[in-house]
Amino acid sequence: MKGMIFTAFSLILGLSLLVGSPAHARIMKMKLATLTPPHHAYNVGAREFATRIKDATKGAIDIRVYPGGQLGKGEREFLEGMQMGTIDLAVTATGPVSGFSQSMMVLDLPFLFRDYHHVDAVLDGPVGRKLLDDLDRARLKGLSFLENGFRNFTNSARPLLKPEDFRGLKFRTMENPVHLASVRELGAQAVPMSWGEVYTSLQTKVIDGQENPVAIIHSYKLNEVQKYLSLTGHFYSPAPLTMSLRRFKSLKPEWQELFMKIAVEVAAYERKIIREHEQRQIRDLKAWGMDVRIVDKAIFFTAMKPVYAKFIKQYPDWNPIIRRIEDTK
Ligand code: EAX
Repeated sequence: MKGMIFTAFSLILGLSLLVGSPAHARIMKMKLATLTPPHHAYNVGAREFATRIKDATKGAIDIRVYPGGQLGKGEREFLEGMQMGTIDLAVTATGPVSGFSQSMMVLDLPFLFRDYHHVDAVLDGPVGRKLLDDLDRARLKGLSFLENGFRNFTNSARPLLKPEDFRGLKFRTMENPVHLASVRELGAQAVPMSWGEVYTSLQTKVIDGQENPVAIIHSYKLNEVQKYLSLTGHFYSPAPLTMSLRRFKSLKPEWQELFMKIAVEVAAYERKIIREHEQRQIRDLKAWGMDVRIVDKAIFFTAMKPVYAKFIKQYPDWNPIIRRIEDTK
């Protein structure tokens, strides 16, 4: 009799533990897409996000990170995938985002940010939040801004020390009207191209050059197809962590808050990592044979400045946003 009572009791206890545990509850699986190699900061940040979400939900939410373009050959495909519900989350540059929310393109104006402190103050402040919230209209949830970095020009023809050196050269830019117009202000030809096509286009000299942060140039070993690197820092490139709005809204309110909170924490974590590695990566690129030049940024800003008037005329509501960014200390 005692044995039967003990067996019944442990059976009930076992069942209640089983029913109560996340293992029994259906684990929510999510896909997070990036285009960059696994060791690139986007993925270091994305994996950290997945780990913290798993811990905070006691294993109820399992986010798998798919680096290197496994879920699509371009970042625009990731954004469309989140709208269709085939992808849940992604880390992308702002280039293709402009096609989904024009206000985000403000951040792509040349020499808009003074330094990293200014970047953090703007992106983590009300201006950054508003630009992320504008993505709702595109059925995307902007969670936070990870970092791609300040962009620099590379090319295979000659050192680029002043705008005149760009004459007659052809550069790839992201699919972004502000970037295209800015590079054309230098007197160069500019062609929009999805990142997946760039390495081969450089190798076969369809294009002479491109522009990206040091971390991307280093991760993709562009030294193999580009001889010259000019540290222009002409655009700051944020990397929004975005989510399918429908998937975000399917989360219970406390988990929505958790996603927002952890996304902001991981943004700071990823920015720190990408900034810490930059000087070492520049040394590597030099050691790998790249001719790296420091340039006078002011002459490049003067050359590119006309794009401000051009885009403010097209988007008058950018003016107050630009003022607020410039006034942010
Ligand atoms: O987001 O397309 C680009 O140049 C981006 O910097 C790259 O895809 C990383």
